[in-house]
Amino acid sequence: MRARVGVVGIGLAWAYAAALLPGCGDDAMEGAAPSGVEEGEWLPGGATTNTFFFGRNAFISPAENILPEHEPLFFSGNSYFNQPWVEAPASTTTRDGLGPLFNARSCSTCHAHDGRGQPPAEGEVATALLLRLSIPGAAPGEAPLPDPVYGGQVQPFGISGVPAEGLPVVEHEEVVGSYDDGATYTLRRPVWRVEELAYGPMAAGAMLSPRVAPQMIGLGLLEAIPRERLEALADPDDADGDGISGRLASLPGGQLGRFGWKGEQPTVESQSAGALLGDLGLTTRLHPRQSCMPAQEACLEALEGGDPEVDDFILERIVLYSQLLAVPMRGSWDDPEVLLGKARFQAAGCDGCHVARHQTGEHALAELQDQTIWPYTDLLLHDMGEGLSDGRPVFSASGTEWRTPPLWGIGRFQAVNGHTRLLHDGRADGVEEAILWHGGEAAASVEAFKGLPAEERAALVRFVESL
Ligand code: HEC
Ligand code: HEC
Ligand SMILES: [Ca+2]
Ligand SMILES: [Ca+2]
Ligand SMILES: [Ca+2]
Repeated sequence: MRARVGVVGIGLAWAYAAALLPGCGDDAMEGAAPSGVEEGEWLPGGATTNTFFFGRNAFISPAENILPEHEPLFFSGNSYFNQPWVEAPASTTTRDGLGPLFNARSCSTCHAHDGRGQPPAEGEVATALLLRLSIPGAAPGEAPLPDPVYGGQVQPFGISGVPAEGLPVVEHEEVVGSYDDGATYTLRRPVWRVEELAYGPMAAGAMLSPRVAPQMIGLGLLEAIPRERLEALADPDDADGDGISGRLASLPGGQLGRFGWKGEQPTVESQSAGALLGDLGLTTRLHPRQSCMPAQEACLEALEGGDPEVDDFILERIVLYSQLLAVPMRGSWDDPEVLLGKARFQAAGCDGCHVARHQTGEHALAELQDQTIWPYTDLLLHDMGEGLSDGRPVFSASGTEWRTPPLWGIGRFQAVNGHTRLLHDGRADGVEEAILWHGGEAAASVEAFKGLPAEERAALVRFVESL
């Protein structure tokens, strides 16, 4: 990848893009853009948009406007993101310190090809899905209370001599429903539990929240959406009476949550340092202590791989990499069926939460500033109803509340990751099932969708897949 970007260069990539833009193709010869196309919407990440890598590599590209001085940091970050970490002590001190308890050996185990994780089938071991854990009540700042024995996350692996915490197991229940035209559908609701608990039972009332790894694209741009914009979109008491009451994901210290399925993390750095500790067992300046709980003696006694194990040099590169992964250009935006789907998406009120366009503001990385972006999210928390609830509150989010996920790149998971599983726990297979799981504040939207004729439902789905 390094060689390819270096050789081809950014100028060529842009020339390639320009050849595809409306205005340069056949439509332009006729002199009119198809109705419903908005200026620039084919470049969802503005000037950062990846117009060059598609198929399986659709998510691996750096921002196309990456500054030359950031390129080496990006590629170095890429290697730390992909490299497997090993137990300490090891001959190589820059990649030891894995565990003692962990979920995976590398970031890319879960975020494969920088894409979307897949939940396990019944009887399979979860690799790209993790279970967050807490007990009833809340610590100061509404922080979740960890289980006294297993902490805030179930780690199904341990280094040698350290027992893994347990084995997440899933079963499914069928949920049936029908469209207004009489066609029926069947959805599958996953029910999670943990078996082979190595340190005794969990506390009474322990709550599990299954989460799959989201795609890594466009995260720096989401960080660069001005706070005031999100405050303006929030409507906690539904003052405008549209049934949608997005709330800011408030965190202790007045920070705003933007990342994670419930908006638990304010920045790419905080999320990445959290993943280093919770998922890989690696300490950083932000989390200098291993995640062992008091009863986990072998964990507490295990050797460490440095103090901290991941220094600021490495952390900075992992964070810059995660901030600059580009959103790919849309494949079709002026197709008549896609445009019909876009109109139905708007009419159904999907954009009440999946807000199409934002303008980025300040960011430490100049590439990410002042871009018009099309992520299709408001980054706010919404009550999505009992059907999607995990029953586990965290900070200001209740069990039924989830952060609106961005929809950009969503049609490319099949090519990138070989599956089409969606939603926080991957329960939906494809966009249509994801819509059918919506409830709560999105109930009217789902009803509007169910009321559409089959070909218009298909057009709406195709539009979402074109993002
Ligand atoms: C065990 C699987 C797993 C591993 C390993 C993992 N992640 Fe994640 N990642 C997730 C899950 C699950 C989420 C969603 C978290 C949540 O909802 O709380 C996530 C979310 C993120 C996000 C926020 C994305 C968004 O749209 O909100 C970033 C950034 C991220 N991970 C970076 C990393 C980095 C960097 C590493 C390696 C240090 C890493 N992850 C390792 C599973 C993983
Ligand atoms: C009230 C806000 C709201 C409305 C209205 C809404 N959504 Fe969503 N949408 C969400 C939230 C929140 C999630 C995440 C839910 C979860 O993972 O459990 C989501 C998830 C999705 C997903 C899966 C995304 C992913 O990355 O896995 C798709 C696709 C989607 N919505 C499409 C639509 C469409 C199409 C409509 C209109 C018919 C719509 N949504 C209406 C809030 C909304
Ligand atoms: Ca460690
Ligand atoms: Ca744990
Ligand atoms: Ca409202």
